[in-house]
Amino acid sequence: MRLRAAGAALLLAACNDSTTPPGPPIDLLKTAGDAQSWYFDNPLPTPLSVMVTDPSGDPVPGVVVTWTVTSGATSGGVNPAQSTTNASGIATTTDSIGSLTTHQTVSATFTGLAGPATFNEFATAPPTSAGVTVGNNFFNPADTVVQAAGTVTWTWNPGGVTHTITFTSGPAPLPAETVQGTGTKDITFNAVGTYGYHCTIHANMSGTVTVVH
Ligand SMILES: [Cu+2]
Repeated sequence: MRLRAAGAALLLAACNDSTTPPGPPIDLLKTAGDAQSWYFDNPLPTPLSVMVTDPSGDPVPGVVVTWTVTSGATSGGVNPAQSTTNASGIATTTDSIGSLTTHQTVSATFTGLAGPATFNEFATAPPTSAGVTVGNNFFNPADTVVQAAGTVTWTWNPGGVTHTITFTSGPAPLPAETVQGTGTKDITFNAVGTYGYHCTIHANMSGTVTVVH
């Protein structure tokens, strides 16, 4: 009696086994990175990512996915050109768009797939300068992008309310703190990366500067 119960439990465990081998890869779905707008010759912020599935829609690991720039390939491109799906059936690559290519298409496929997936990506020239309004109590825009060696100008709203531009993160050395209540402040950024800053006087008054190539 006891033995039979143990046998039944074992059989149940086998039926619930989630490690059943997947079927053959049959489909490929975009999971991240489509339709981004960024800047020439800078890696898109989100890697391109696909999931390979079997006929029941379960992910298939170990499938080699080939990434190809199919239009707009003057420079830049995908890296790596091939990647293998992980345990979750996901394969990724990074992509950048070369100068003067405003619209790039990238296909993702694997051997035997009937219809590749297509990613559409967009780029423009990075701004060489940018402006931020210092309001009461906000930075507008809160998130700013500028090309390396470019200058960001913060302009205080009339009214004489003191605010600070205090950098808390980003490539070292961080710019010195600014404390003023009127006029403008220019800061030139040379190192590529994202800087975080805030006003130490007013909670929730914060912003970022992203410096691109
Ligand atoms: Cu403030």
